[in-house]
Amino acid sequence: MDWKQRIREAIVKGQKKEVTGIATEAVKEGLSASALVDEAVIPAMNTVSELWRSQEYYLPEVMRSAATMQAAMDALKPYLVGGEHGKAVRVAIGTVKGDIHDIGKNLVAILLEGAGYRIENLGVDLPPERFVEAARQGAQVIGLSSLLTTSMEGMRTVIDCMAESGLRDKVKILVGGAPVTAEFARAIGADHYAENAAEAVEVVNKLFA
Ligand code: B1M
Repeated sequence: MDWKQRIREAIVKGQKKEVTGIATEAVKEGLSASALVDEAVIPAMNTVSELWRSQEYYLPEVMRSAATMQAAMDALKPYLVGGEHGKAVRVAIGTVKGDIHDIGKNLVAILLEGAGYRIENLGVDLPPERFVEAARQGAQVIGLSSLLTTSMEGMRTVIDCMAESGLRDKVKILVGGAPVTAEFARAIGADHYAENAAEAVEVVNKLFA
């Protein structure tokens, strides 16, 4: 079994203890850490989402896989950090009010950090004011995540609050999350939409190329 397959399998099965060693060994064998993220870690989490959807996985399995994904990312992070982009660019990212989903948002944060951005991971269930505060403190990109159809409208509220605070022109707003679409992003006045973590990095890279 190749390294990517071993990492995918460890994440899907939630083998947290094993995944650190496998990921580290893979990098030492010469595989690129970013390729391991793109071709093993992210596909593994997509598989986990599918297993949830088909009701083969329940919450404990999903959470175990998420913890394993985090361990894999912790092992790969030293080899990712120091990308050529945006060393001084500050990105604040969080999940909007009413929503505590953070697995995908954390993946976006880790990949952006790996690409060289200064990340402030604000957390979950955040009031709009928290994003405004981050912009006031100098974040140039504000990342909003939502996984619920009931919370995604909260993204519009953040953007409106940003405008009311006079900070809208000072930041780029990137939105994402399973129910969010490019059309919705346009409708609420966001600057950018990314379907997944890899695309989020591409979007921010283009902004600061
Ligand atoms: Co919740 N949940 N959940 N859940 N949960 C979903 C989202 C759901 C689709 C499951 C379902 O019913 N089929 C459903 C939403 C339905 C809807 O609104 N349409 C749902 C529901 C209903 C709920 C509750 C309401 C359940 C309840 O209590 N009755 C409740 C809400 C709590 C709340 O937030 N207030 C709830 C709770 C939870 C848990 C706490 C148990 C747990 C979250 C744990 C955690 O995050 N720490 C949980 C989980 C794990 C899920 C599923 C199973 C998995 C989500 C996930 O982590 N996916 C999910 C079902 C599913 O998605 N199949 C589900 C893996 C992750 C890597 O993908 O988050 O999509 P994702 O992130 C992707 C992209 O979306 C994108 O990039 C990421 C990586 O590629 N992306 C961005 C995300 N943010 C981005 C930001 C960007 C750019 C891209 O720029 C800034």
